[in-house]
Amino acid sequence: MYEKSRQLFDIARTCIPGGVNSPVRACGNVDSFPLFIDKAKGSRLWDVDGREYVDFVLSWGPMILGHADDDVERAIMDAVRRGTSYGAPCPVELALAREVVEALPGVDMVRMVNSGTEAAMSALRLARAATGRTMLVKCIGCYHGHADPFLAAAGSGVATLAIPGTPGVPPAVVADTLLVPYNDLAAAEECFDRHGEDIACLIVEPVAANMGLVLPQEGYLEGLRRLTKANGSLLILDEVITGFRVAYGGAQKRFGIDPDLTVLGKIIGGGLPVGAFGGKRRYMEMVAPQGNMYQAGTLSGNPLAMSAGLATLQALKTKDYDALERRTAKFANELGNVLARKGVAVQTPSIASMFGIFFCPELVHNFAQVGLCDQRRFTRFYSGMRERGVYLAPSAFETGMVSFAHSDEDFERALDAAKAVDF
Ligand code: KE4
Repeated sequence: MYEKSRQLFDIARTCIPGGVNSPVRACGNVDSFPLFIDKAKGSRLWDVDGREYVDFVLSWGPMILGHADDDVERAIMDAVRRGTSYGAPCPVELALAREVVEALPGVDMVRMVNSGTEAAMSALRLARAATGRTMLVKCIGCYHGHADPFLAAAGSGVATLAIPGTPGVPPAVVADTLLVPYNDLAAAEECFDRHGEDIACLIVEPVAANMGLVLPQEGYLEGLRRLTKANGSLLILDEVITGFRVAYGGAQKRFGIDPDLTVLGKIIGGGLPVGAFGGKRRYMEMVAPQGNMYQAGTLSGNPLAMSAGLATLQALKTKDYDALERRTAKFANELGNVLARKGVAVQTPSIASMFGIFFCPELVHNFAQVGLCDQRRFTRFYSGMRERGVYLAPSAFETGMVSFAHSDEDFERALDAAKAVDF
């Protein structure tokens, strides 16, 4: 089993660090190795050994329509015949920008970039330019990409690999990064009491999805909004995952939070490399060349990625998000029941088309509590599910994703696999 993947991985490790182009894919933390994927369509993946899987990773979020969606594919093919990048404005980047601005209540203007990391680092620079302050507040376990200032107590791959500290990042850089537990408003208040006048911004995942799936507790996001406003700091919502997933208008629409800046990625690229940062006009007008806060990118707004993103959003406008939320919740609850019937302490929270799997007796609300979950059990569960054709994120610090292409048969296959797995 997995022979070709093993062979390719052995070769990959000779010329790519860890054999992968992004650490969390390596599967080392779940005592395994990555599958090399041959193709994908809808809710399914096929590895290079010809084995088929129900995919609950969806490229870590972008593929909310399902893989190789016909409309998105057509848009890409039409675009590619007209050239892939001009280094000049083109109509489709304007069309995508207008779609984003229309969808997100907190976004008056938006700048396209090429990844969520680039978007978050640019939003931070803008917050610092707008306030003249340097300090950043982030939540322990939240992940905002790999730019230096965010690599303090980060989630996702940093947590997965238990990377101590932030090798290669000068202490002076993270000295301006203040850390507070997620869902702990008192800790945030104390942080602002001590540093408020020096804090440029607080950045937060409105739904934490890089420490497993941790939902915001009642009043938490509203409290952060009040706190940042009271201190003249900007609130940045990192909607790289939640944008166009927890609602078409993102978490800011779903929870009624009015951020100063918003960070986007994943879904708005439809599977091609796109990130974006946007927000209130008074701040975005500071971005070069309109203002003098410099930010740039050779491939930003390229017609191919913009076409994939626009086709994705146009398709999403026609989709029933409530129905997908109900289907995801039903699946998550049934998965939890199947596992609990095995006498296992497990929590399977969900929101919109996202679900979490925590092997612990109580629902978790922050990163410290996630650390108390049974990671060894997760490792055995992950491998058993993969052997039975169910492709989960290879980390307890990630989140399960469901697409509009997932069928009842997909959910049944996953539940049958969970019933059969010994872990
Ligand atoms: P990218 O630079 O990977 O496009 O986006 C960084 C980022 C920013 N903000 C949030 C909330 C994110 O979740 C991410 C990236 N997500 C991870 C997985 N949860 C990407 C997977 C990977 O690193 O390979």
